[in-house]
Amino acid sequence: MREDLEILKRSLIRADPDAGVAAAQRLVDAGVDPKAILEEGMAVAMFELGEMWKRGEVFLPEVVASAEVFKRCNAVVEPVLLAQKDENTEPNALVVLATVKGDLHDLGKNMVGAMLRTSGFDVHDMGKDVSADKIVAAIQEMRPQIVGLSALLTTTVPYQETVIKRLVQEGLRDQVKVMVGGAPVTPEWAEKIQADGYANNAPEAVEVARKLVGLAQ
Ligand code: B1M
Repeated sequence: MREDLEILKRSLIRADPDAGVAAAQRLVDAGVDPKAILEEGMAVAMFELGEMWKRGEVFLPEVVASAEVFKRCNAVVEPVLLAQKDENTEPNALVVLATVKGDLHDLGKNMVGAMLRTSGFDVHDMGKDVSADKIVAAIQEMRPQIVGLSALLTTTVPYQETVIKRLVQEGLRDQVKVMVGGAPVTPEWAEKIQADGYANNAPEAVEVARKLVGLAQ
């Protein structure tokens, strides 16, 4: 298993779709927990790639290619994760999920959505680059229990606060819990903008969401 996880990580970093998909398939076939494949394999590889990018060892086109390989590998792993969903599990609460305006990073947000679904949440995923106007409209229309805001750029993290301020202006703030996340987001930031919850990764997002709807972990 370890070897295939390493092959999967290497394939993501090198943007090798065939080797990546084959390793993901072998891991799935061997019965490895899809959450572990995603968190300990695929997410870690993308973080390493980001560090290489920072050091100038890879460039934007290579990162774009790796993101495509991530999606192809995810297409192998995510259905296995979703198949684990127990229809009888609580909480049956709706989460509206979005990557905030100006931000096109959605791989992590998609992972959060998949793990929430597996844990019994209904998820309305608004996609990426989503404005406060659209989020407000979705909350008014769908009345979710939670809105989840993802941001991956230091320049877009402040938009999480913009959304919260809009919710206050629209009189919606006490009707919905706000959960924030994304690599540059910190618990201190979440507290500063008076978000109701912060999660560092997708499994943690599930724990936080359960708490926010009043369920024990
Ligand atoms: Co971008 N990028 N990128 N990028 N990119 C980062 C974020 C960066 C840190 C890379 C670096 O320099 N080391 C850097 C930001 C620096 C900064 O802000 N200070 C950066 C940059 C600069 C840029 C561009 C500006 C580059 C350019 O054009 N010159 C540009 C911006 C475009 C835009 O958004 N407007 C850009 C573009 C891209 C691609 C399109 C090529 C691609 C994204 C493809 C896509 O998402 N469809 C991309 C990628 C892949 C990355 C890195 C390498 C990997 C991100 C990723 O997918 N990780 C990234 C490096 C890094 O993050 N260290 C980088 C895997 C994913 C599973 O993890 O998203 O962190 P993550 O999600 C985690 C947790 O954060 C958490 O759970 C997830 C699962 O564990 N989480 C939540 C996420 N959302 C959550 C929400 C929650 C709770 C938890 O509650 C609601």
